[in-house]
Amino acid sequence: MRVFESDSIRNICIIGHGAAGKTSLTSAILFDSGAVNRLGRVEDGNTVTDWEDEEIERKISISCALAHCEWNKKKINILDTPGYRPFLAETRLSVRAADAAVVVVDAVAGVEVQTEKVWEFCDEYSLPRMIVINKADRDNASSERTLASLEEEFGRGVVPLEIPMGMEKEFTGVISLLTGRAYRYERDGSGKFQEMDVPAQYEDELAERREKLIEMVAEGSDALMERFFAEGTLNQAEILEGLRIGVKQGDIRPVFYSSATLNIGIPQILDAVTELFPSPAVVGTTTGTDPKTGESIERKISNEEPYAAYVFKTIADPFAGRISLIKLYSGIIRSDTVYNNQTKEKNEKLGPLQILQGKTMTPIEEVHAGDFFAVTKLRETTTGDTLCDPAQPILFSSVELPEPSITFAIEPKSRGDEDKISHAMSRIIEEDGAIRYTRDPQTKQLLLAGSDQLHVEVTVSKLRKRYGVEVLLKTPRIPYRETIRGKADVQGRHKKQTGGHGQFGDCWIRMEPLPRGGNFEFVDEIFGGAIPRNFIPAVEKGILEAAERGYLAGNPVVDFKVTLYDGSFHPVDSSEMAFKIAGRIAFKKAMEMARPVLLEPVMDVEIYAPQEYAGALTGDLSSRRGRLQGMDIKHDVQIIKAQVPMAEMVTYSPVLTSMTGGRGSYSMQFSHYDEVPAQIAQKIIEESSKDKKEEEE
Ligand SMILES: Nc1nc2c(ncn2[C@@H]2O[C@H](COP(=O)(O)OP(=O)(O)OP(=O)(O)O)[C@@H](O)[C@H]2O)c(=O)[nH]1
Ligand SMILES: [Mg+2]
Repeated sequence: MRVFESDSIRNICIIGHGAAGKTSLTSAILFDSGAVNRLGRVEDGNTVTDWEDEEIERKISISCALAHCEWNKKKINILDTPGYRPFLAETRLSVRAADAAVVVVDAVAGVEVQTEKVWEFCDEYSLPRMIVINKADRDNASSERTLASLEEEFGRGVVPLEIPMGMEKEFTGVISLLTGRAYRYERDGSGKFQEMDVPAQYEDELAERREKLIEMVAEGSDALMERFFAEGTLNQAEILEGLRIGVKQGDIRPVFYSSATLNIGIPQILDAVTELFPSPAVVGTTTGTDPKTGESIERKISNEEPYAAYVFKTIADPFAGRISLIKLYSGIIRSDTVYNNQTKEKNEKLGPLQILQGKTMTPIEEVHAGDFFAVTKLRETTTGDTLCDPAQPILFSSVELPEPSITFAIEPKSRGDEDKISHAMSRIIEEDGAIRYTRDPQTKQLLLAGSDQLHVEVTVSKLRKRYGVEVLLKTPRIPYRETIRGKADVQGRHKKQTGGHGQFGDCWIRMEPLPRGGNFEFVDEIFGGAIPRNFIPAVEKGILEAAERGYLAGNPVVDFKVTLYDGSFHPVDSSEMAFKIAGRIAFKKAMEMARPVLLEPVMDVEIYAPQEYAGALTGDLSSRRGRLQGMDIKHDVQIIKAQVPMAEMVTYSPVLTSMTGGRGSYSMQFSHYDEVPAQIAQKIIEESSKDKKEEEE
């Protein structure tokens, strides 16, 4: 494997809405550049970058994959990313690691919801971008419509550098505004093309567009502007220079056309990637923080600097073990050498360095600044860590992943598999930081949370296939809570005379509600030793323990205040235990009087579906006690925002699927606790006392 220098590397991520053709485009790139010798197809499950079982089975990308090829003597590192919403955390990780992005847009659908989302990710890191209008061969593909949607969404920087020759069934190639030449392709997937003069019917359009392009490019720098005014035009080298500047600054987003599956238009895109996108050397520097002072520091992307690398992704391979994907910002890293993990403050021996082509690893002796590599079996290092020279430490910022929005309970199919599950889950979470695995302290259930039902299902599938544990997905028990609406003033008295030593504790408490989220407050107003000081915490403890067990239906009681203001004691018979019991008795009596109520979790829900379902969906939401918060339409997708009790959402997924023919999706997040309406509360309380009886029997 050759070692590349930072001026002959391009690090790109391929991003876009689900099914825009990112994996197919990657596949065509690898084939046309000679990195692989067949054109892999998503349908056939043989692409380089959709290599995981789950991806092959579902024919979608689930995690980001790293591949590479050589073009114009440059090494292009390619991150193929998922486009479906549940897996966008992976896309974020890739955008963080790349130096530039190829944004793939479907020529029929134009800009879609996730196109916008990934565009925002790029904004966060100021990534240079180009746009590929893919699927130009599809029925109803339209260059004008797609361009219009791109311009509307992303502004006037959207500049086509090509004219497509025909669209839909007629799409046979592209005319380049840069070279002024036409490239006509075979439609057999071979990628063979003929370079030719521009057909007469395109000449006027080409001249007009090229002129506009030159004007726009001239705006890139004062020097170019002067040349343009002096000469009335720019030469080829100047146009390229202006484009490079514009692309790097984000003023220009060049647009290209392709059919990934027919393998049309790819070489022109690769030329643009190597000619217009900045190499790591051109990017020049990266920023991190000094771990000692917290101050921001710049590091030059150069072999001469001390080594500093960032782990942007981890793959949990059941056979190869942990595979860490790393970007080297500065210095040189060699196989089998010990490096310092600054994040964990530990040393790590890296073992053999690898170059990844999807799942295939090829060893390489050393890697130079600006390049990507992988290593296996690191013990301490996980995603987001920085490796660097301890003499010149730097910490790179990692990516904050969104909190999960959907939670399921899981139950092992065979008893005793719990340990196996938690071992497997910790592996899975290493590679997918957007998954959470916990045990609910209140309901005792094992909870698996992710961004979406599909995300959770994929995880369950990984558990089965990779680690051989079968679990059942269940709707989680609702973590109800209890509180009070009124006040109470009561005595809790515990007195027991048993043979010798008796037990005596006596307290007077006032109980009153706190605002939602106020949890618990204990005020001690004992003066003059009505209760000895050392027994007061016991009263509080007794109350808290009883509150934890609940009063109405076995749920923790929250948001109340207790004031302990009087009591009495016995010099011999009083003890901590006796006062704890007195506290418990006082709590129960107070609850009886203070109008207890049930609280339920209410979720912020966002539903996405084609517009025609809006009426049916809002109707359904109100039957679920939902409160509509807002409606929005984006790229023909209806977005409905509502607050709905969690209990009403546990059965939502299959209902949404059947109501929208599988075209709807949703996400939700905990919002707050709210009172359960009396009738419904009654049922929950009855159920719970039934459960309790059964348990006792
Ligand atoms: N007609 C046509 N179909 C295409 C083209 N590119 C991709 N497809 C098809 O579109 C579907 C999705 O393609 P993928 O390459 O998996 O799309 P993706 O953007 O990687 O999808 P995700 O990674 O899951 O978001 C597959 O059925 C492809 O065969 C194209 O240029 N023309
Ligand atoms: Mg894909």
